Amino acid sequence: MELSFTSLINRISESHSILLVSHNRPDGDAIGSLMGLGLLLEGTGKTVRMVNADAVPEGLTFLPGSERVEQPDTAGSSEHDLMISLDSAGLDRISDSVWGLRNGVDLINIDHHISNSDYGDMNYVDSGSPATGQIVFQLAEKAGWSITAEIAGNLYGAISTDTGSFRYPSTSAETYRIVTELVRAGVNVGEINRQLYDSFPLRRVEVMREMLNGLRIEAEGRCASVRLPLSVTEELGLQAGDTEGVVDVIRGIDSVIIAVLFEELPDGKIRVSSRSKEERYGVGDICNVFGGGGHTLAAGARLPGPLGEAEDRFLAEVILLLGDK
Ligand SMILES: [Mn+2]
Repeated sequence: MELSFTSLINRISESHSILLVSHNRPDGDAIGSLMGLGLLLEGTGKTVRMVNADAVPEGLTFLPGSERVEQPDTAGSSEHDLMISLDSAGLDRISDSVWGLRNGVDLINIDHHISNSDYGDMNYVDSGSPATGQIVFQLAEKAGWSITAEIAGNLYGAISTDTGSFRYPSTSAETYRIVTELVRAGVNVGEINRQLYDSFPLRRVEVMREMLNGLRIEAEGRCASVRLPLSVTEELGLQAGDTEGVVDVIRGIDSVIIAVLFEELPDGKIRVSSRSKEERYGVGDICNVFGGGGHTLAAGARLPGPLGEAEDRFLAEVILLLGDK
């Protein structure tokens, strides 16, 4: 059932203690919307726990309240009477160890992925929204919850990262209106953008150097891809988020429409992250072919290894698409 904000607010107001979760390997939107909503609900007097299977990535620990995000093994037992998942398209985007905390309570699913499977008891999925953080802001505004500078910082981080710093086409007038409100609520734009974009570890440039050495150009320059073998991940001691940015660099090549990153994982599977510049060459459908999903212009999938075979299989679909239209 598609919910209105009003029914969502009514359901939340009936609960006292709320467990909030977001997807594994969290990005800025997963962390910012989790903490933004968590702090908002706390401000209304709810008892709140914020849980993610993985630790907050190093580059996002500056977000106010990030120390509040717990991992399920330390989360212990909860007395919550409601669970809310954020920015998570399907049940499989959240670890079983996190679902294990649910204890049979109702689940509200708040997300902006078009591939969302409506797995909650209540689902608020707005695939036109550029970030879950934007939906959280609209919810807070409708409910009249007060937005502190700390909350504003988290929501700004969520929206800024998922819109590529307000560059992707999903960035709307509503997005800029919301950001105006967030700045009014106390976000220091210079400071937060420096923390978000100009404070990364050297490893991120080292891995970029490695990956750009393996740059592969296909489809007459319209597809660019890079690969990350597990050996490089181990050698450089990479952490979550370190490879972010590489896809943006190759996506920025003038002739490129689709950019792809292939990452070999410890379990031998290959994680594929893909980006497109044009709606008619959407990567969401390609990722669906391989059991993944996401948005039209940004989507992901996991393929069986080895790395070279996964690259060939995925790129064959990309080349087919680019040749088609
Ligand atoms: Mn998101």
